[in-house]
This record gives sequence, structure tokens and C-alpha cells, in this order.
Amino acid sequence: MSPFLGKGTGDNLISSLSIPPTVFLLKVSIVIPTMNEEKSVGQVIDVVRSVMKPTGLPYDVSIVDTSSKDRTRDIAREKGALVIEEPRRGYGRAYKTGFEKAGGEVIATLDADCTYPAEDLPKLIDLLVREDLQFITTNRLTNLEEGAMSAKHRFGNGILNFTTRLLFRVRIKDSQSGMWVFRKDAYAKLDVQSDGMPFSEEIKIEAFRKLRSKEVPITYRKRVGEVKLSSWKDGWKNFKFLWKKRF
Ligand SMILES: Nc1nc2c(ncn2[C@@H]2O[C@H](COP(=O)(O)OP(=O)(O)O)[C@@H](O)[C@H]2O)c(=O)[nH]1
Ligand SMILES: [Mg+2]
Repeated sequence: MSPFLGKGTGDNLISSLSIPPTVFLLKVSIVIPTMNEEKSVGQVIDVVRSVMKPTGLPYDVSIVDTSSKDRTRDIAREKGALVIEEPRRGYGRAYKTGFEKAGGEVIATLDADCTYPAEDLPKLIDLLVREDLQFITTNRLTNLEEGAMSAKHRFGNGILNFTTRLLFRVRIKDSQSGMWVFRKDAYAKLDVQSDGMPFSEEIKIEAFRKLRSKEVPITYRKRVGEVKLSSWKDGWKNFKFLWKKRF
């Protein structure tokens, strides 16, 4: 695997990777939004840690929690994650707060529900650096594990994906994926208005229009714990949002 480089001073940790001495190790902030995810958040943090450690990169993990009534926050703290409290409801709201507080030059996101392959993070970070990208999103639809997405959900996604491509002329196959890896300084150039679930499609539309972006296939797994969105209601909101943003 190629190293994780940027411009800066040298570091012993990477000397064995045959990269120029003018590189430094990028700091990565992994940001996870949570609302009552005690069944899965611990495992997600564990996997993130187990794959980030061998990279030698400095990193931190934080959850952005909206009033969880279960042990989500305690578990995250026990696992050494930073707990950011965001009482205002909304998936997008949580990410906005989390990104503001993130100290890394690179930010990575995923759900707290064990659906996304946290083990792919090093590969995605490496790709970001190697191809000098600013934003990477992931496509869950090419490798859906059994039970990961209902037919209803796939149908709704199809409509949203088609509409996104049609209205914005962006080549995005999975407009609703929640696993992204990007440069924090590049994110500052985006105008992401939504505080709710449409945040996901909007950040991609903005990124594909303004940044060096790429979509990469991943595996998507069946959720642990209860889903927080309501398929039809949020699907409809996401659909309306696309038209409102466009016109
Ligand atoms: N902080 C915060 N997290 C949320 C909110 N809504 C959803 N989440 C979290 O965001 C992630 C995505 O929600 P999820 O129910 O998995 O939706 P889906 O993956 O689109 O089906 C999960 O980790 C949720 O716990 C919210 O209002 N605030
Ligand atoms: Mg999820």
C-alpha cells in the first residue's frame, strides 16, 4: 500500500515506505453520528481503531450524539472516542457540528450501525492521497449483503439516484451513501444547506460539482439496531430537496 502523504516534514514511521522526506502524516478524524446506537457503536469504534492503528497515522474518533437515551455515549467514552453533544435533531446537523470540531486534515464518516465497512478506511484514505482527490464517496449498491437493503429501499434509492443525475448532471451512482472520506479544507468550499437526511445527497452534489471527487464501490451490510429514518417520509423529503436545490 502506498503511503499517506502530504507536504511537510519527515517522519521515522514512514521511512520504510520509501516516500520522500518532505511528507508528513495526515491526521484523520473519524466522525460518527449517533442516536441510540448502543448495540453497535462499540463494535464500529473497535473496527475503526483496529484498522487505523497499523497505518501509523494520527487519528481521532468522535461520535456526534443527539440525546441518546441508552448507553451510546458511555460505550463511546469507554472506547476512547470523543463525545460531541448535539441536541438539535438532524443527520446533517450532527455532521456539521462534528466537522467543525474535527481536528484532522482528512475527515472520514460512517454510520454507527455496522452497515459500512470500516475496514476499508485505510484503503480510501490512501486513494484520496495517491490520486490527489478532495472527496471520496462510496457506492453500496454494487455489493449489498443479504438483508442490507429492502426492495422498497432499493426502489426509492433508484429514483433518488436517477433524479440526482438528471437534475445536477453528476455521475453519482449511490446518492444516499453515508461513508465519505475528504479533505477538511475542501469541505469548506461547499455550500451544504440541509441539516437533515438530504445532507447526504447534497454533500455529494456539491463535491462532484466543485471538487476532485470519486465514487468507490464498497460492501454494505445489514443494520444492527433500529433504523432512525422512515423510508417513505425521508425518501420523499430527499426527493423534494433535490428539486428545491435545483430550482
Ligand atoms: N446525532 C444524530 N445522529 C443521527 C440522527 N439521525 C440519524 N442519526 C445517525 O445517523 C446514522 C444514519 O442513520 P440510519 O438510521 O442508519 O439511516 P440509514 O443508514 O440512512 O438507514 C446512524 O448512525 C444514526 O444513529 C440525528 O438526528 N442526530
Ligand atoms: Mg445506517
